[in-house]
Amino acid sequence: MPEKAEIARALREIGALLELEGENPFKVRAYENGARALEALQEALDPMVAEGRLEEIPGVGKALAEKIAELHSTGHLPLLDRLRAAHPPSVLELLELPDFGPKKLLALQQALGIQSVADLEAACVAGKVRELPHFGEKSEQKLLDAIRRRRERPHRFLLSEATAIGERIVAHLRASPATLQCEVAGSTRRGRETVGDLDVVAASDDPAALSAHFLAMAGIAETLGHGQTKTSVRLANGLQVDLRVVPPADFATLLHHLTGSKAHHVKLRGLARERGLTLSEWGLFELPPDGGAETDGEPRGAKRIVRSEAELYGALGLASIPPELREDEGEIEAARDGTLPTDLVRLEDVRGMVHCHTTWSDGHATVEEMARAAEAAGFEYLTITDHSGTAAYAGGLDAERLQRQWDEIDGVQERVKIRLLKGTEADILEDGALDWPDAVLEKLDVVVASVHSRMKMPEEEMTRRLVRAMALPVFKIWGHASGRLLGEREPYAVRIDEVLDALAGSRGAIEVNGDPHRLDMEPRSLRRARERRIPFVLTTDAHSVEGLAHLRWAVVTARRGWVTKGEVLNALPAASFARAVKPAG
Ligand code: DGT
Ligand code: CA
Ligand code: CA
Ligand code: ZN
Repeated sequence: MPEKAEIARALREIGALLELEGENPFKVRAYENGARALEALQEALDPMVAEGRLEEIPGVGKALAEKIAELHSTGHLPLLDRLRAAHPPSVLELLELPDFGPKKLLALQQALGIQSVADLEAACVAGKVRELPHFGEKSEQKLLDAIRRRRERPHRFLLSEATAIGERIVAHLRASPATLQCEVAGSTRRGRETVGDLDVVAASDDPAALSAHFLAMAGIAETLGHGQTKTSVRLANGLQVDLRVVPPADFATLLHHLTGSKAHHVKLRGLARERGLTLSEWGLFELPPDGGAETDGEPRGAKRIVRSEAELYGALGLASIPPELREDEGEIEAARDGTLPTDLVRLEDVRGMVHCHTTWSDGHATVEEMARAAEAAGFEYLTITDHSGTAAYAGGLDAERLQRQWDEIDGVQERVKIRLLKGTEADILEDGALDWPDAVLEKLDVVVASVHSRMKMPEEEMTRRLVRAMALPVFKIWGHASGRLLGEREPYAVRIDEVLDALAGSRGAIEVNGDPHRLDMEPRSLRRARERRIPFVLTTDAHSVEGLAHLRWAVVTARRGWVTKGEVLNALPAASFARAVKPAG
């Protein structure tokens, strides 16, 4: 069953395509509003649909409620099918360009017959777009830049998107009696921040039935290949999914093979050879006496029974290596030498929600809503860290509003069990000062300090800015350290080792931000921080109740950086956490 986010996307698509057809603006807006309402919806959709309560959602009327219910239960909607049939996918691609909506598209379609990104590019190059009313030379150039930028980056999906789809596919497959086992593999299973295609592995004694069940899933736009054991499809959103089906006895080795990474496997294969074994997608085999020349097909030697990935590593003389570490970055050597961390942080280790925004700045939920949601999710403490004043674009607080927020937090604290900590996300200003007077910072329980402005300053200046900030006694947690936005903004230029040295010297911590667009600080830098014994805080950067679920991505990212439970400050009980992060005067 499609998730809220997928249904919201479908509603947006309907709105955009209806607008293209000249449908009345109120109707168009209703779809857009419905999409937004669904995204903000805190309640699960299942019971609302089952109990016929969709119309309780603000902005959702009877007609829209019926469409949401139908999408939810069938994954289809005749209206959407009709719109998609009437407008080729190339038109939808056009609508995905930045600052490019149905109005512009309609004008271009009418004047120049544009139906695809390629058409638009040709028209821009020929200078035809600038001659149209409301366009001009500047917007023509902008369109051209956007098209070229899009082409340069191969489209990869965010880990959170790929995982949500992967989990839906696995649930769909498990519903078939032909499926004995089923898991997501590939880069998604390794927790890579972006995913090229989705790999799914299943065990079955009836692969034909399983594949047929897979192809009957909602949301498949195109079948790219279909054989006995391999099926590839493209979903409506463009994601390619590769499904492999094997007999149960081969499941563990195939899951391992398709999880990767390639570099990890290359090294494992060398280790296997040293032990007289050969490892491939076919499984683990003894080398025959003649050395078993390489073939494309199944090797000739005796096949070893491998029931789990742990057994496979064991057969190679290695401790079991979690998927997130399989990148050939020292994990194989560590597994051989017994130095692999055995207590990598897990979701259930985290006791406190740190770095959360509320309606006091740019969040969508109140202090009380956030507190109740975090409490219901089983957390022991929650830190409220709204933006500081310089972040005016995000509704940053001034001292007077901060005081009023404290009063509200005190009031909520009387009504909830979860411990509330007062904090701020303070801007690190251009000169390395924090965006609050010390007197304010010292009164707070938690300070996350982050760069939000002048991100393009030269490396030298940025390094000095950060080193200066870290020398401040009130500097305790470095927020979204690299500043990257996946697929949109590169990390800023900085001499990271110098900054990490400064942070280690001042006994500060580093945030691992679980916002799926950030996943920041990234794993390689986390490992450099670990070498310096810098502790970590795993956060959500939640701007809504739903954003609290981002913790999962922070945990995956931390694990990819080899971070252990003992290195995570918010795996501590509330009192110890509060002591560890208290801004010192
Ligand atoms: P992606 O899809 O670009 O995000 O990255 P992956 O890692 O999911 O790569 P993908 O989908 O091409 O392949 C999935 C896994 O299958 C990969 O991690 C390791 C394995 N694999 C694929 N091609 C090869 C290959 O040529 N040699 C070896 N040893 N393994 C391969
Ligand atoms: Ca893949
Ligand atoms: Ca693949
Ligand atoms: Zn921030």
